[in-house]
Amino acid sequence: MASKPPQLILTDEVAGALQDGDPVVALESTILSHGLPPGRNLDVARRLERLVRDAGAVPATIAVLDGVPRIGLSAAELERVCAPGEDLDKLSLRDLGPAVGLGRSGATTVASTASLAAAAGIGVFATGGLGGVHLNAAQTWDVSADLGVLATAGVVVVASGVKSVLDIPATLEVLETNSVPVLGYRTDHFPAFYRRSSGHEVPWRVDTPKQAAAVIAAHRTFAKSGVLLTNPIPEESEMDLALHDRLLAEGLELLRVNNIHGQDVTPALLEHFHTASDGVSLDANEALVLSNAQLASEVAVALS
Ligand code: PSU
Ligand code: MN
Repeated sequence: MASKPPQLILTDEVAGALQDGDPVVALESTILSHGLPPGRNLDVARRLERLVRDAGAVPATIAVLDGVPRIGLSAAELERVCAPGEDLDKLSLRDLGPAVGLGRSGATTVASTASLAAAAGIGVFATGGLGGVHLNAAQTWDVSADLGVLATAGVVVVASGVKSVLDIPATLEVLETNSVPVLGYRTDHFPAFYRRSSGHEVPWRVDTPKQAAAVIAAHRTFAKSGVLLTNPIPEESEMDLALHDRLLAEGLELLRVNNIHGQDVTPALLEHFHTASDGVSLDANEALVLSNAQLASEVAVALS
């Protein structure tokens, strides 16, 4: 049976920009609904969109509302995604069919945002951290769908690497297997979200948005896979190493004691970081997402 293309609703602004070949930057909604607390999330969501506009691109925050995948949100829709009472589902790519088929609402992860962005014709996407291979993946098989989507959706994902709770060498191996170029922006090291360096090297480094755009354009002539452009958290916002290591150890213990698995792992860990660090991790999270949106906008402008 022939399958119809997904019914995406684009805002007029996003549709117009794509039509004219103007730069568009996709933004994810799971970091808003499941990664940041209510109140703070809406503030960050609005600042992200403003920052992308100021940098000369059009923001397209992506979510599924009442069974409709939306590429770009109205002010009211953005509020809905950030509202505490809405209790949106966390939708990875496997969840898009069920959510659309059943008329549900949810926030999209890197995997589903990148897929929807690609389907809409958007080539650049900014987020906080990418999902990856979990430390005990050999037992749990917990490997984020984000990696599989980067393998197939030709989207540039700008992220501050992956969280240090993941198995970073294994994550880099999976990206290599899937022919996803990993670029360090003004760094030789793969970033670890709250920390500027994971201690592991990136295979390639770029120092300007123009260089990044040249690499991306060339990659697209060779492969259908995406590109991971890693951008370390701004120096002034990097989390103190001792604090980071303590929160991480506590968070992992919390997961074990409460028997938390699967898609609940990332939100539970982030929640622990936020409550136990007295807001330090929130400031860090916000700073890195804004910085990634800025870089993504500059790259989108350079590509257009
Ligand atoms: N990493 C973060 N913050 C986040 C996420 C990842 O530092 O909010 C979210 C993103 O939406 C990412 C998802 O796509 O978690 C990965 O979840 P999982 O590991 O269950 O695939
Ligand atoms: Mn997982």
